[in-house]
Amino acid sequence: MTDLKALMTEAAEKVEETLDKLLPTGEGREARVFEAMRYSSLDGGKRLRPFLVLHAANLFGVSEASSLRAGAAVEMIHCYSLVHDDLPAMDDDDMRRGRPTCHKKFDEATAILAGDGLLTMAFEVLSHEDTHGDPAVRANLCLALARAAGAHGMVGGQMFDLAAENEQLGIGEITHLQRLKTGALIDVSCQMGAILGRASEPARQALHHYAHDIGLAFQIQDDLLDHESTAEELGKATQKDAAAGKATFVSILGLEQAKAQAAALVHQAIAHLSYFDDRGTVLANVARFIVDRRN
Ligand code: GRG
Repeated sequence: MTDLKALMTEAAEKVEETLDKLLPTGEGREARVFEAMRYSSLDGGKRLRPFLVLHAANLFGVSEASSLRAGAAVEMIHCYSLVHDDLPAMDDDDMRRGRPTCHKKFDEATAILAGDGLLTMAFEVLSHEDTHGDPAVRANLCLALARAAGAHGMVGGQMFDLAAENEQLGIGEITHLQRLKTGALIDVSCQMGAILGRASEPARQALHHYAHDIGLAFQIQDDLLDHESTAEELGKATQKDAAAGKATFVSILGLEQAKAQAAALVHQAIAHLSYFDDRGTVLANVARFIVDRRN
């Protein structure tokens, strides 16, 4: 696991560098949105999704230059979702990644525009020839990310979540919601590595099953951390769902069963990697990290 920590730190530095180069800078009246986009995506976060892109791509010998650009694109989508999720019209949060949320630091209109800027820039990056020489690969990356981030993926999950605010969801519905809201982006991170590497169908399926399991384990751990940690430890407000009477994996399953379920999913995720033999070790360690993480 110390190996994984070192790998994640190294990858996060490269992702930071890539984002820094890609994100806009400049003067003039539009500079405020550049600043807000940079504020919301630089210098923070675990960079889990780009790490998955990089190490899924590594299975197929993809160049780091390509996978870093794809990783930066998925991180832009993730950061946009956090900026919009924090807005008063959604979760209304003041703190994110240990500092004021984008609309607190700037203002609501700027935060909406910063999210829009990050969302659209992700597709600009993927469709640029520096990401991959083959236009069909670039088109497939755009298609996969659009599907995962859109109304049948993350946006749909967020809508489901908002629409069910005053309902007591059961385990099946919570699982469906989280597969869309959090799972879709985790899945597409792995799939983008496979697309860049023109992976075979069985390899893609193995990654898809792996991603499905770590996506759910990630969300269960998120609920566990929300229940057990402080706002200082997580860098954001905690226990908002419980205060609002919203169902979570922890409220439905209870602490012990939620932990057991997360552990079982990690075990199952690792089993799906057997397709890749020893080459799957890093991704197996990521699965373990997901339930061991403290933030
Ligand atoms: C507003 C379209 C729209 C979507 C929002 C993903 C999402 C949908 C909202 C995020 C709200 C949230 C906190 C969900 C819980 C799971 C999650 C995505 C946590 C944050 O991801 P981490 O832990 O964050 O990878 P870092 O900061 O490490 O990048």
